[in-house]
Amino acid sequence: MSLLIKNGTVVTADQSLTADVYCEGGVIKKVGQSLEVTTDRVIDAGGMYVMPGGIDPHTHMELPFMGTVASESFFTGTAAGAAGGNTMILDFVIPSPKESLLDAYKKWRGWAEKAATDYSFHVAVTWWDKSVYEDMGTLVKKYGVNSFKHFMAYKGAIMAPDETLVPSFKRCLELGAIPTVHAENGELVSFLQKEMKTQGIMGPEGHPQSRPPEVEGEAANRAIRIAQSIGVPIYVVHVSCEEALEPILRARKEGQRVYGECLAGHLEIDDSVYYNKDWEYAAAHVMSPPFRPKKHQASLWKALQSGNLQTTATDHCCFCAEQKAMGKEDFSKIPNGTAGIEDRMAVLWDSGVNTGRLTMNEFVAVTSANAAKIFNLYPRKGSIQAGADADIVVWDPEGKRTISAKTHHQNVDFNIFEGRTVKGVPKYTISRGNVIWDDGELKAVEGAGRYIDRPPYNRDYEAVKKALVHNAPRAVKR
Ligand code: URQ
Ligand code: ZN
Ligand code: ZN
Repeated sequence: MSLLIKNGTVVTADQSLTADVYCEGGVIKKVGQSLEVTTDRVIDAGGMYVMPGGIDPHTHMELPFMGTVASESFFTGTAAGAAGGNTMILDFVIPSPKESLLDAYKKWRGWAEKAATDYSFHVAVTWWDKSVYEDMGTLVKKYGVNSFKHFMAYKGAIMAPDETLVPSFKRCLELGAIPTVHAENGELVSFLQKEMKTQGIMGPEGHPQSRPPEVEGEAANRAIRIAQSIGVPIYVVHVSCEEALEPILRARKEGQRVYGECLAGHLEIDDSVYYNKDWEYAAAHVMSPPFRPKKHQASLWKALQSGNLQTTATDHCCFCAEQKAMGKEDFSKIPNGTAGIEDRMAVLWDSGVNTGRLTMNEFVAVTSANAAKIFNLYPRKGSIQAGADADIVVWDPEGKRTISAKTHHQNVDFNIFEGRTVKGVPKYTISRGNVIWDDGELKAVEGAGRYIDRPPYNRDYEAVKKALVHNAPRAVKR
C-alpha cells in the first residue's frame, strides 16, 4: 500500500514546511516539494497540517484494578485513539506483588495483540527481590523494555516503598533504563482517607481531600532526590499541581535529568467536579492524582510552555458508571481512572495552539516527539522524515467537534470533556501507511498494531558510573 499526502504543511517538533509526503510499505519514503510518484492513494492536505501521529505515553487498557477491569480494550482504546489522531500508546504492565515481572509482561503482551495501532510497555516494579532484579535485566535485554514504573501510592496493593524504589532505580541505572513514578505518598493517602471517613465524609468529595497537593509534592521530591542520589534520570507521570512542579523545576535548574508529564485532564478540569450534587458525575471524575483547584492549571501550562514538562498524556483508564458505583458507600472504593485518548490532541490544540500558548511545533513536541525521544523511539516515531514509520495525522485547523460520550469512540459511558467544542481536529490518521481514520470514518483493524521494542539508553555502566562525579566515593588511608 502506498500513499501520497500532497499540498500540506509538514509540521514537526523542529520545523514547518510546505512539502509532500510519500509513504510505502508502512514507512515514509520521501518528504519533498511537488513529488511525482505512482501511488495507490493521494490525500490532498491543502490547508492542513501533516504531523507525526500522537504518542500517548500513559494508558491503561483493560487494566485489572480495584476489584474490576478497565472497560477499554487494547483494540477499542487504540481505535478511539486513532479517531483522535494518535498512532501509538505506551501502556503499563502492572504485576501483582509477588507476581513474576516476566509472567505479567507475557500476559499483557497477549492482551495487547488486539491493538489497532502500535504499542509498547512500561513495566511496573510493585515488589522487590532477586527475581525482580533478574527479570528487569531480561526485560531490557530481551524484550525491548527501557522504562520501569513505580507507584508510590496505592498502599496495600501495588505501592513501592523506598526499600523498593532505591534498588530498582539503581537497577535502572545499571541497565540503561529510566525509572518513572506515580508520585503520591501512599502512607499519607491511607491516613487521610481514614481521617475523611472518621469525619463521615464518604462521598467522592473525600477523594481530593485525602490526596491534597502536598501529598504529591512530598513524593515527587522524594523520588527526585532518590534519583539524584543514585545518579539516574527520572520521569514523573501525571504531574498535577504546583507542589509537584516545584521539585521538578528546582532539580532541572540544577541540571538533574528530570522529565515530567501532564494530562490533558489536569490542564483543563478543576476540583469543583467532586462537589457536584450528582454522585455519578462526581465519581466519574475520580482519578489519581485528583483534578486540582484552578490555579494549578496555569502553572502546568507555564511548565509545558517553558519546556519544564515535556510530554502530555491521558492516563486513559476507563470505568463505567456501574463500576464507579462500587464506591457508592465509600469513596476509597471508587475505581480510579478517567478517559481521554480520543480527545487529548484536539483539547491541547484548542487550548494550546489556538490560544497562542503553544506553537504548532511545540504541540508536536508535547504530543509526540518528546515522548519518542525520552523513551528512545525517535526518529522512528515522532518525526516526519524518510525512514520513519508512516505514523501521521493530517490535521484540519478549521474543523470543529463537540466532545460527547454520545459520539465518542471510547468504550466508556462518560467523557470528562463532555460538551466542550474544539476547533482543530484530525482529518486523517495514518498508522504505518494505512489510513485508519478516514475523514470521519473509523477503519481501525483489530490486531494491526505492532509491539515496538525500545532499546536501553546506555549499556556502558562503567562510563555512567565515572560520569557520576558528584557521587565519587572518597576513601581515606588510615
Ligand atoms: O494511577 C494510575 O495511573 C492508574 C491506576 C490509573 N488510575 C488513575 O487514577 N490515575
Ligand atoms: Zn498513576
Ligand atoms: Zn496511570
